[in-house]
Amino acid sequence: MFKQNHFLKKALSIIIILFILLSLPLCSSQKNKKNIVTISSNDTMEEIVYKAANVVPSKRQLAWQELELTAFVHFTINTFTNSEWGDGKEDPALFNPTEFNARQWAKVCKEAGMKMIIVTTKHHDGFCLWQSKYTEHSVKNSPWKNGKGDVVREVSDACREYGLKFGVYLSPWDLHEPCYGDSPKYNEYFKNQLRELLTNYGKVTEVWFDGACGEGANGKRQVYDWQGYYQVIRELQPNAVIAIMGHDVRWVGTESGNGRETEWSVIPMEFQKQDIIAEGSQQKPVEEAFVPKDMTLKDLGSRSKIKKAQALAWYPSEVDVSIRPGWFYHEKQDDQVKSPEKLLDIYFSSVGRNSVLLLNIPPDRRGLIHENDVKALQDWRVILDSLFSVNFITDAKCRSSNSARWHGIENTIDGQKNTYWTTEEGIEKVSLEYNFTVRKEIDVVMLQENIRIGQRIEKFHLEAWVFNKWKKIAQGTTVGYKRLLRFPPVKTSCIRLIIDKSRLNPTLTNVGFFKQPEELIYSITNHFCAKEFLIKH
Ligand code: FUL
Repeated sequence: MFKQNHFLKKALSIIIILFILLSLPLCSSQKNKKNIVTISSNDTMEEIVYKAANVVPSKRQLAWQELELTAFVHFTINTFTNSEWGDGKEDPALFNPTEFNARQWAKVCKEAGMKMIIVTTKHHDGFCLWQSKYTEHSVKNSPWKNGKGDVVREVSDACREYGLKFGVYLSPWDLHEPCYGDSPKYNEYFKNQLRELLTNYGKVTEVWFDGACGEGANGKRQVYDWQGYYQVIRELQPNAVIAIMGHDVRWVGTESGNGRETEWSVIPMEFQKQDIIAEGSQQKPVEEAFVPKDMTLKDLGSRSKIKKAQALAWYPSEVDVSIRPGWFYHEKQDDQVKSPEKLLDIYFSSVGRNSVLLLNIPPDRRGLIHENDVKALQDWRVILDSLFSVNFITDAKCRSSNSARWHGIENTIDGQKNTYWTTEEGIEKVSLEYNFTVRKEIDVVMLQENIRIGQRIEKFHLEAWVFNKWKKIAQGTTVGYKRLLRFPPVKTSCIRLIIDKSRLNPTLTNVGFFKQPEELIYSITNHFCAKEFLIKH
């Protein structure tokens, strides 16, 4: 008995010591991590870079980033009036889908690999897709389901059934609501609607506030109570990210489907006006004291930008784009649905450029996703599956010019998101080598930083061992959560990744090498040549 107890105690102490030892590097790497940091005018460039390299996503931002693929669904009275923007005067009787089926939306999205559906609960025309207590301008007064229908209910239920997350788009600009422009009154109206959406439909993962407002010079002037809106969300759905007109998720800056080649998630913020007046009052939580700068610029987070910043925040990019030319369904666009190859291009320039893709799929007047859109999504999925099904790295032998203790290069090939490779402190330029037992043909690389530590890599390139010498095959700047690069196919027995520049020690959690399906290469290359980067300079 004594012997058994003694053995148990010994085993327990060994386990405790091992646990402490294993968590040490994690604890030390977590110190100094913040979601937003202020920069003082005395900070040296070195100090600013140190701060930038230690800005990390919040828990909700991290969970959102890992979704990668999300769906937008624009569906409302506009679907029936064949317009993109209504005027708020539409008769609710016009809303009458004949075969409405939110389960079909969820099924199509699920099969395409989407992880969430965000539905337009109220677009700029003010028509509400749910039974709001606060207005008559809603499905309540539509013939659909005898005025008893609730699109939000059906979509949220279908999302749950298909294991998808659910999000709501709610337009602050409202062309119908008479109190719009009477700021306090409308703010109360808007918050009441938010409360309905955030309490009656289960878990909400994203709240999407559109920044659009077309009131013009003589239009109504509404002062939005953003902080009040945010409070309602944080109170009712603390894990939901607030997108676009909010602090968690930023608009990439175009609606073209193109993210930036250099896409930093750590970007400068500036004081809000009232905070300047109050000389940086300490009353507000720090995240509310700062607002983002212009999100459409080509460069948001380079060293020259962070050098002049007042604060730096984790503010990741979302690429919203429609599968058709319009956001809403128009019959005349049935033959303009983006091809699977174009969707693949978009995948590479959104998910592959450190962004989450929010792909809009607008249902038609039946209340169904049109057959042409379904087909394009299915074919896109087939391509993605065949492209990413075999990662040539899994059986590679690897070595790196430097690794920190507990963080060897083998962590980049284990497919785990919680293990990662990094270097010892002070080592920022480094090479990682992957040797294959037999030569492989490769034309896609995937890199993922461990963003729990921060976003650090600033410049890298890739070389392949071809005809007894190293040949440069690709290069890039930022990596972030995920970076995908395509290049002409190369047959090689060894690839090395050289990190040329980093903010402190770089990290990588996963690396992958893939080969595109043969039949794709020609058209993809064509798209690549034709594509223009549309972000404003
Ligand atoms: C814009 C809106 O004006 C469009 O109608 C659409 O909803 C798009 C996603 O955002 O600002």
